[in-house]
Amino acid sequence: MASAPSSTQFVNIGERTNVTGSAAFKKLVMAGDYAKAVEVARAQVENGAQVIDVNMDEGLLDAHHAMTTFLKLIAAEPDIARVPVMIDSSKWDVIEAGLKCVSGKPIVNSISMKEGEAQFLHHARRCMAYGAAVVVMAFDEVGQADTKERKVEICGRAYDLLTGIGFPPEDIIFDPNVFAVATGIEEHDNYGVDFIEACREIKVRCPHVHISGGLSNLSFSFRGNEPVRRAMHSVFLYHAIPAGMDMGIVNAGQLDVYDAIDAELRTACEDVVLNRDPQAGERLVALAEKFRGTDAVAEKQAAEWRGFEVRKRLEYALVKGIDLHVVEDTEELRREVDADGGRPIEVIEGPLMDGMNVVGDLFGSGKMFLPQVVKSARVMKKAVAHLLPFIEASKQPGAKGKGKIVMATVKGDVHDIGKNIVGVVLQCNGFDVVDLGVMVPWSKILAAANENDADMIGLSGLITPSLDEMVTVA
Ligand code: B12
Repeated sequence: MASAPSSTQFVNIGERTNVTGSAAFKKLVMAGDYAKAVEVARAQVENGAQVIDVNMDEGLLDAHHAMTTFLKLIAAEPDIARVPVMIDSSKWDVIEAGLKCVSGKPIVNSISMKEGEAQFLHHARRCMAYGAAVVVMAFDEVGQADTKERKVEICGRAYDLLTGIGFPPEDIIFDPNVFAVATGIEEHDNYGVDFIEACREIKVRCPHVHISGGLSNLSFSFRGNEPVRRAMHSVFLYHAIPAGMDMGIVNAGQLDVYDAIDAELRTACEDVVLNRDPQAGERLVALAEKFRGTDAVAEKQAAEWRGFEVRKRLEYALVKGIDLHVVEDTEELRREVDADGGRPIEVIEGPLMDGMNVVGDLFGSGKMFLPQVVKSARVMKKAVAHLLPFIEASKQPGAKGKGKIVMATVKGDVHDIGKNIVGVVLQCNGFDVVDLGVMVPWSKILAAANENDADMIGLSGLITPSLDEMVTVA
C-alpha cells in the first residue's frame, strides 16, 4: 500500500546548475569559468538542495565536454559530492558521458517512451547497468501527458515495462508534468488538479516509485511577479506532497512559508491550483497586480515586524530566516533577562527554542520546506554564537576537573545546534569536552572515549533513526 510522503521527507532538487534555467550559471560555463560554476553547486547544497540537477543543453556549448568537465570537478569536492547528481539532458550521448564520470548513485533526467518502447528500454537497460535511478517523463509516442488519465496510463505502462526487465521500482522517478495554470486557456485550468490526482493514483498503481516535477512551470503565467509565483509554488507543494509528490526541482528562493502567505493571495492561489471555479484564474491575474514587485507588501511587513516585541521579533526572524537584526535582537533580550537577574542561557532555552519549535511545527506540517529550515538554522546559529561568550563569561571560577565528556551527533544525523550549546554549558560548569562533530559512527565515538579516558559519552541526534544509533553506542 502506498503511504503519503510528508513534507519533511520531500527531496528538493537544486536547479541552479542548469544552463537552461539559470542565466548566471550559463554565463559562467560559456566563459569556461568552471571554478565559479562549481561554487554555484556548493551554494545550492549549502542552501539545502538534496540533489543537484546538472544540465548543459545549450546550442552554443559542447554539452558533452561541459557535462563531463563539470561532473569531474564537483566529484572532487566533498561538500558537493555528498549529494547525488541528476544528469539532465535531452541528448542520450551527453547523459551516458555523464554517467561515466559520477561515483555513487546518479539519477538520469530523463528517459521516456517518446521514441517508442525499444528506445525506452534500451536507455533503461543502460541506466540499470550504471546503477542509476531514472526520471521517466510521462511522454509517449502520442505526446506529453496532460490529463490525469494520460499521466496514469503512461506511467503505468512504463512501470510494467521497466519492472518487466528487472528495473528496481524504487529507482523509478515519474515526472507526470507540471504545466502552467491560469494561462487564460480553459483547457489548462485543471492542470494542477490533474497532476495532484495523478500522483495519488500512480503511487497506488506503481508501488515503490517516486514522483517528481519541475515547480517553476506551474507559475509561468506570472513571470516577473515573484510574490505570486512563490505563493503558487508553496500552495502547490502543500497539496501535492501529501498526494505523493516526493521530489521536485525547486528554486529555494521561490518558496514561501504557507502560513505566512497573505490570506487573500493564498486563497486565490489555492482556487487556481485546485481549479475550484472557472473564474479562479482571472481573479488571481487581477489580484496579482497588487502583489507585483513584492516591494510594497514586503516593505510594509518589514516595517511592521521590527515593531514587534523582542521575543516575537526573534521568532519572526527564525521563521523567515532573516539574520539581519538577529544579533541586536538577541542582545536586547539578553540584557532584559540579565536585568531581571536571569542567565544568558535562558535566552536560548526560552524564546530561541520556542522559535525553533515553531519552525519545526511548520516544517512537520508541510507549511515550510527544507531550504527554509536551513536558513532558520543559520539564524539560530548566529544568535547562539552571540550568546556563547556571555555563557562562557558566567563560568564558575575554579569550576574545574569535574570530568571528561566525549560528545557527538550520531551517524546519519546532522543536527548539532543543541549539542553545541550543551557542550558549552558543560564546559562552563567545569567539564572537559571533546566534541567529535556530526555524523559520527559508533566505532569512532567508542575509540575517542577510550583514547581520552572519558568519564562520560554525550550523544545527540534528532531524527528517529538516531535513537537506534544511540542504543548501538550504549
Ligand atoms: C534546525 C533543524 C534542521 C537543520 C539542522 C541544522 C543544524 N546544523 O543543526 C537542517 C535544515 C539541516 C535539518 C535537516 C533535517 N531535519 Co531537521 N529540524 C530542525 C529543527 C527545526 C530545529 C532543531 C534545533 O536546532 N533546535 C534547537 C536546539 C537548541 O534544540 P535541540 O537540538 O533539541 O537541543 C536541546 C536538547 O535536545 C538538548 N540536547 C541536544 N543534544 C544534546 C546532547 C546531550 C549530551 C544532552 C545532555 C542534551 C542535548 O539540549 C539542547 C538545548 O536545550 C527541528 C524541529 C525541532 N523543533 O526540534 C527539525 C527536525 C529535528 N528535523 C527533522 C527532519 C525530518 C530533518 C531532515 C530528515 C529533513 C530532510 N528531509 O532532509 C533533515 C535531517 C538531515 C540529517 N540526516 O540529520 C524532524 C525530525 C523528525 C523525526 N522524528 O525524525 C524535525 C523534528 C522537524 C519535524 N517537525 O519534522 N533540520
